[in-house]
Amino acid sequence: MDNSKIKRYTVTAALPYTNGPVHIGHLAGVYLPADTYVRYLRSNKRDVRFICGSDENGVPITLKAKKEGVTPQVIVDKYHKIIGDSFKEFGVSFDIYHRTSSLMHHQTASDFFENLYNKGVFTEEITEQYYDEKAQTFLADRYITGTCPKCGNENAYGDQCENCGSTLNATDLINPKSTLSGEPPVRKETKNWFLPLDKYEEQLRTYIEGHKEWRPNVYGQCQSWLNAGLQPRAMTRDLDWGVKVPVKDAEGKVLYVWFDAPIGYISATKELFEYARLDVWNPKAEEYYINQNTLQKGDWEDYWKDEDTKLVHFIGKDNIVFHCIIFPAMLMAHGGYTLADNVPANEFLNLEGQKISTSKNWAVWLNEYLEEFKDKQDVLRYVLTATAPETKDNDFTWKDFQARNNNELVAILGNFVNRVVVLTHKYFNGKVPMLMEIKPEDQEVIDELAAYPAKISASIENYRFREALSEVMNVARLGNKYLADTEPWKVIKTDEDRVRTILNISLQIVASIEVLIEPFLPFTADRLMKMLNYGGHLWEDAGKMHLLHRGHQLGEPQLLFEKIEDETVQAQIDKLNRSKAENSLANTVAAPAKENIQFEDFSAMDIRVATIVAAEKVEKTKKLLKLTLDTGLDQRTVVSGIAEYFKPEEIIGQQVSVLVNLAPREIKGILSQGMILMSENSDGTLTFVAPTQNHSNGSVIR
Ligand code: B3M
Ligand code: ZN
Repeated sequence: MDNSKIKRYTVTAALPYTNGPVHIGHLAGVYLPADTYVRYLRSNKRDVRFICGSDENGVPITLKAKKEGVTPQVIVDKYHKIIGDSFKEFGVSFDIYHRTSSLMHHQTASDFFENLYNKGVFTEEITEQYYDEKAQTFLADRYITGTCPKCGNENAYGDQCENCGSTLNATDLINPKSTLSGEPPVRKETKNWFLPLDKYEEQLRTYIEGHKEWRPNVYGQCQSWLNAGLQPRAMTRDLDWGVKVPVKDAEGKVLYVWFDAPIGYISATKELFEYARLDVWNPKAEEYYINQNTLQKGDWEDYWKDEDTKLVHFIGKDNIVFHCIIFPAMLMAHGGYTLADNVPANEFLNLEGQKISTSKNWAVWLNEYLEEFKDKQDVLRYVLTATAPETKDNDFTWKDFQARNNNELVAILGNFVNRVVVLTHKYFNGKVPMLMEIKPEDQEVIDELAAYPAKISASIENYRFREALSEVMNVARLGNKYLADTEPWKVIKTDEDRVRTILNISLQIVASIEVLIEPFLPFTADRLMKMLNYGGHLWEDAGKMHLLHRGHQLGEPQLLFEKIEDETVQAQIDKLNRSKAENSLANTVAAPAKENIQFEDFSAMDIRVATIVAAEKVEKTKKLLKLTLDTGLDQRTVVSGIAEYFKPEEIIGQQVSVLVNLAPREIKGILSQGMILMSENSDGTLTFVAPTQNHSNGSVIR
């Protein structure tokens, strides 16, 4: 979108499911980049609304309630508060953090559905859906798991496979199982309303192809969706929790959560302006975390229906199809709405080399971090932005957290600011000294400083937050280098005027840092403001030399960051390891024994020691390796499903046990002659079964 045309911004951050607290993966993927972007826009005096809220409908909520033996309402009340409080304390500056259980949302979503219904957009279809006879209920989305038809993941959900990211229909799953009873479900007829996505395919293609500037991961996913051909998708569910379907003959049915949730952005915006309009305090202010500092009157429609509004959705990569295909199709079907100008979706953040998992408690929870690291919001904000998974999955480790704090925040930023403020107090009673003669080496620094704001702006406006933050740190590096080159602590003995100039310039750099760092580290910016006794936060001032005037009295110096000790991070690593141990203990239910067999059945199996002599990945598969084995009898090929656990080059020379008289079988066009024995640990990891000492190939295992 042409920048000069933009009148206002609507920035949304994905509505978190209210079935647990938020963790660092959510922060790095969605909420920090969104908050940084919005703070930057505000400091540029742009008109922006920052919208979020709790996603309180859908199966993730009802499942959690079932598990805990309470009503869904209890779950959403509990987590709405935990999530809302921790966002606030972490400095995520939403204008509103709304709820999809609110009346405003139910009405807005219901009206939206009715509008489409009255236009005849939906097709009404009676289809067979899965039904759990024991629990006497239809099974939608996450109530059902099974094997993904696309990638073979055995724990795919009825709506989505988290392994390959495919969006699924429950009936696509192989070996479906009810998550309520564990039983295979039966099929039963039911009526639902479908959005014919196929009819919007051309319009969607035009929309998406008009946005080649989107991140390659987002653009690419959209393209592959469109190329695969869109199918009608049910927008209603047989469920008793959510927004009731507002038409006749729809008892016991609610809107599909991915129909109502994005409308949640719209209802939150309406609620915000409704609150602003009334101009009197009411309890909604607290329940919806309405930001009193940014509150302004206005018309919600301007933020959703005007072409000059730039709409940006911040989401994680598993939400791309819903924001780039389904929601735009809904908006097209409705008419009158503007579509997103960008959808900067991030990849995933891993933790200590493993996928973050709520159910396995492999996560760093924001609410716990805030309790354990008081006043250290910005350390986490810094680390998560500096390692943000913008173009590929990335890893968070506690060691890296410590190193970045100690070597970057303390040693570069904190150190520079501290030296400048302390020296000014020492030599000039904390009053900004006058700029005297400017030497060429000073001018160089002044010019370099002046170039930074535009560079950082360009990175932020192109959603490259990592790069932007590292440029802000370069400003502090510039300051450190300037001090090291000019050595005011030495020069003071001979030339006080020279020190006046050096410290004046250094203080202007500190003031610029205050402005430039605010979108990323707002708590640090506030501390800097106090230390400099400076009003700050306007982007247009950054990089200039007049931010602090001669004679201006600074506040007291204080340390911006403190060193983080080994014990502190070790305690966090121990905590993770404990939760891993507890989790694997909880999961160590050995599989039940199989039925007895006869000795003859066993001795019919010819199992031999063999050595892997060659290994390569089978093309176009994720799981398969093609192995060449020396069995002592011959050299043969075995195809084995272990590619996710072992790299081909690592297993060459490994001894294994192989069933050599298994009838040969063709797998992906390769003749596999035998099967390698593996031991599968309770956590799903695999290891080879082999003699504990090297035996010659062909040795018999019995
Ligand atoms: N609650 C999914 C998620 O947390 C979902 C986002 C809704 S955004 C409209 O992954
Ligand atoms: Zn899959």
